Amino acid sequence: MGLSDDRRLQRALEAWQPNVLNWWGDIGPYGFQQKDVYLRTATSVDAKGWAHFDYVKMPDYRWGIFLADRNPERTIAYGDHKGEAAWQEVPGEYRGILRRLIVTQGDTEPASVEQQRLLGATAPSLYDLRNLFQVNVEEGRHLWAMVYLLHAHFGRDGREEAEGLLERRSGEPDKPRILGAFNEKTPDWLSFFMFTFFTDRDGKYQLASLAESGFDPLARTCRFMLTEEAHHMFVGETGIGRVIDRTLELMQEHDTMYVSAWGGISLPLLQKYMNFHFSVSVDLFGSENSTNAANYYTMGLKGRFDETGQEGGSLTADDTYTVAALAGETIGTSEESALHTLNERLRDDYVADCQKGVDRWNRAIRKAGVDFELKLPHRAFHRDIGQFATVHATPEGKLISADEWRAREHEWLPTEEDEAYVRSLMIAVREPGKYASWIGPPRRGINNKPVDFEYVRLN
Ligand code: BYC
Ligand code: FE
Ligand code: FE
Repeated sequence: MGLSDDRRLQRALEAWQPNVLNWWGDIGPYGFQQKDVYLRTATSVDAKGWAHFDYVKMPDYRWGIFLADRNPERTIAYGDHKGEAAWQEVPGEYRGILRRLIVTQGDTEPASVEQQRLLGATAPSLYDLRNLFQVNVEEGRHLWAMVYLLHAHFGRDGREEAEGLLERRSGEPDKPRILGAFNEKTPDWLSFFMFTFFTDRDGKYQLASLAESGFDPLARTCRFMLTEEAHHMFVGETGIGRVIDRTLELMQEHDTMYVSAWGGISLPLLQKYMNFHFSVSVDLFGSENSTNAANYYTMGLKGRFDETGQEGGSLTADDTYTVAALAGETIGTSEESALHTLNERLRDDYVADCQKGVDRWNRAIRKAGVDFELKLPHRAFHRDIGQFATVHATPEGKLISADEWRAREHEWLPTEEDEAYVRSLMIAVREPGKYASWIGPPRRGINNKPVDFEYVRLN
């Protein structure tokens, strides 16, 4: 980019900044905007600069735009352009499709902030309140990162798309967010922990695939976003882990599976929340069989998870991949074109990663001597996208009729009463080192601070 282009870009981004601040004020975290929050701010991409901790008021958080360092030798690792130098500018023939990928990615970031808007009011501790705001400011930064790419590389239509990112609203019927899960509600902290465990993890897998993009500025941006994503998933995994700790404690104290009389979240209730959040999150990977996915790959725009590290080199049109498939009354498998089943392959990688977290929760349950196992539901359960959207299946993956589904759905997904109960637990706790009835303390604090540190200064 030349200097004059640079100045034009700078002016465009400066003109855009008030829009994002207005959006943040209108629909970002409710309350606490003038409070000091102990936040991590990235000041550069190197090991020293990316984790600077201090008290910051959220509107003053630095939404810097960071691209991982450029490797001038980088070549495209797969597809029709394999071996060519990575693109520093958008290839004309892929402009529309690349813009759409960036817009879809960018749309999820403000959506999640909107979904989490009201959670501050009912945080189970100051530690959790701080983690919520850390996630929120970083999703705001991810929005900036995508807007930067749109402004810097897509001219006028990029600027219009950037405005669209602030015009759509999570859950609004006439201007919804693009992807399904981002129009669901995150009305309570159990949902928030499930969201950061399951839905932010889709972020990890999609960002990792885009980090393999032949369009180098996108690849470098996503590479850096992944470092932040790790913390979001940590919030989810440890959040649910702490709910389990507390539940096990109540179970032992009162010798019962059903801990709601003592303000706890029973393991079967937790399982229902898992079923819901897993199923809406696996939808985010798209259809099992997708021409879009094949095109993204052959065009060199989106790779597999860890594409560059894959043994056996890149995929060709002759490669095949085994996917779950409907076969009459049952679910079998089918051998399909590897390029067309890239969504399903990424979903497989994702499911395996989710399972690791679930295994860790189950270890804690076993260690407490409790005979209960949390299970990821079958991928055919409660789907809205892909082949399984046309059928009904139990969490075990047995196909059932629409009538049976209606009769038994309440066994598997949170009911209104379940949600009302969880809502009734959402009482804010704001004394450092104290926690709500339904969640245990964290094992350790943030940045080596004690767990009872004043993570948000409320006065
Ligand atoms: N909801 O060919 P198909 C994150 C549409 S999360 C609604 O199967 P494709 C984060 C699809 O758009 C990561 N619509 O899909 C997490 C297509 O529409 P058209 C977000 C859906 O294109 C937490 C049609 O159905 N990043 O960062 O192969 C907090 C046919 O679809 C859905 C990305 O997603 C759905 N669930 O794959 C904050 C990466 N699924 O063409 C942030 C960029 C599919 O008929 N996006 N459709 O109008 C992509 O790579 C792809 O767009 C998708 C879909 C993987 C999402
Ligand atoms: Fe994000
Ligand atoms: Fe995230």
